[in-house]
Amino acid sequence: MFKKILIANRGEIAVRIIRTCREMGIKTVAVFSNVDRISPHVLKAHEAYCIGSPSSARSYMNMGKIINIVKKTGADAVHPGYGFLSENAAFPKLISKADAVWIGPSSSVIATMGDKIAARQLAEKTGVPMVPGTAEPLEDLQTAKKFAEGIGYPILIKAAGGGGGKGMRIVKSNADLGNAMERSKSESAKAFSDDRIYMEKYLEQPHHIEIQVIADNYGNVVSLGERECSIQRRYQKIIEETPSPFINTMLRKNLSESAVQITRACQYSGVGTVEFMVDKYYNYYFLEMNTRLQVEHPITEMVTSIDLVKEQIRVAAGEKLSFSQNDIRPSGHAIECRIYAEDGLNNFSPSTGVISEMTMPQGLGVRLDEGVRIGQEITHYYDPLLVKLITWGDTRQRALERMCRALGEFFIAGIESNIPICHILLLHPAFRDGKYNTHTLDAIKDELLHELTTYKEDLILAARIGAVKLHHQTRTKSTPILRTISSNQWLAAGLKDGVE
Ligand code: MV4
Repeated sequence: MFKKILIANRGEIAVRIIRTCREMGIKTVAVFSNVDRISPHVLKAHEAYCIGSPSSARSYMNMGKIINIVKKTGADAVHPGYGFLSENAAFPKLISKADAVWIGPSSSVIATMGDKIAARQLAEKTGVPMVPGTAEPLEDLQTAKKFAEGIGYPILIKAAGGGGGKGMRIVKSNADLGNAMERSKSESAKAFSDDRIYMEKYLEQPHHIEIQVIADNYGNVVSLGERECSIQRRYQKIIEETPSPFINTMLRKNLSESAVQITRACQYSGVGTVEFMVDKYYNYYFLEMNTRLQVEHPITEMVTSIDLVKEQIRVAAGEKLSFSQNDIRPSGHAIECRIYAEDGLNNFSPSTGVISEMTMPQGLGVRLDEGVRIGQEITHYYDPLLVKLITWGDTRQRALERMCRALGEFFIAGIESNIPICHILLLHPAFRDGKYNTHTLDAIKDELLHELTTYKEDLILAARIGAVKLHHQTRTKSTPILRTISSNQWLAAGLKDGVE
């Protein structure tokens, strides 16, 4: 087993990885940029090294600097987390040159699955259901028109180098095709240095459901079940849950089997995620495969009791999976809320500032994967994800009640967060009843924002039911800006009510 792992990441995922390393008796090396000196991942690791300026390109994305720290510390493995270098096919090669092990799938698997056209070709061979579309990059307008007419409008133009919605264009008729292709091509060239585009039938209001898989280097592949990820805004997921309230046992089995087929077909190693779209008729289609540990992996851990980071490390060290498909018996229900530093009342723009106060929820069934601490400055340099709040319950209802309770306990001062929005969203009938798809959040956005403007610190109610900081933010008629109040003010108000 490895003796020392370098974590090429920051924030909550670096902390998450360090925690498992501690449990496995593996030493950890953190790297950090100038603005992350007092970040939790720096404080929790055995060793930590500054790798430069705040911008990602100069720090967490700088392969040369990270490799230097690998050599200097003698780390025998590197965990990339998600984002940054986690899906860069060049990085694993540099790591093995430095005599260390990459904790993830091979460079060639990363390259194949990162190329969405190549991934489509690979998936097609396995016979897994695919959205009707083109198998080759689109070249001229004439051929593209023929394809589009064959598939039937509306169609979607996508970037081969893409994922995450960049370079995507919905096209409703022949008249708009040329323009859409040109714009998608130039956007893709800029974003991915790859101007190849392809075409798919556009599915209306799909569900986004993904399957967590894990594979070792001995041909063992196991599905750990699905995650429903349809609550998202601008391709940014906000709430995920497992099991999906939408699918049935039959579809679940089919999705899992398809995911395992794709995982086998590319000779995958480690943890990965196969994404599908599911339409309202329960038809499902392969979308893409993510070759990394995902943000939302904890909900799978909560229902399977499997530590995905531990298994990832074991597989990278050449060990066999310690379980087979028949051992997987998911239990209960888990929900994750991604707590972002963003201001719902200001078009969800990132909120920056110093975290002056923070009380994090705990208690039965609550898990908190945190990446920030009191006194830390939240800057615009990185992803605004602060913390992941995960709750488990024996039923969906119980997990949901716990999430509302936990969000009510959660208090952050100094920056705005989406805690109130998450709370309002969970109580909306669409979420409460499990009747939502990828378009639902956009559809109910104005309703939620209206609720947010009237979402008052219900101090009286909070004091009466004995809850601590039930709601923490207030908006009054005279101050149109969401005002964060300190816990002392809250306490004073609560006590006053108590003696009335
Ligand atoms: C689609 C689609 C409908 N039809 N492809 C968005 C991100 C990218 N990875 C794929 N995406 C989509 N591809 C076809 N043929 C709708 C989406 C989509 C979506 C997918 C997953 C999660 C959320 C989404 C939100 C809007 C659109």
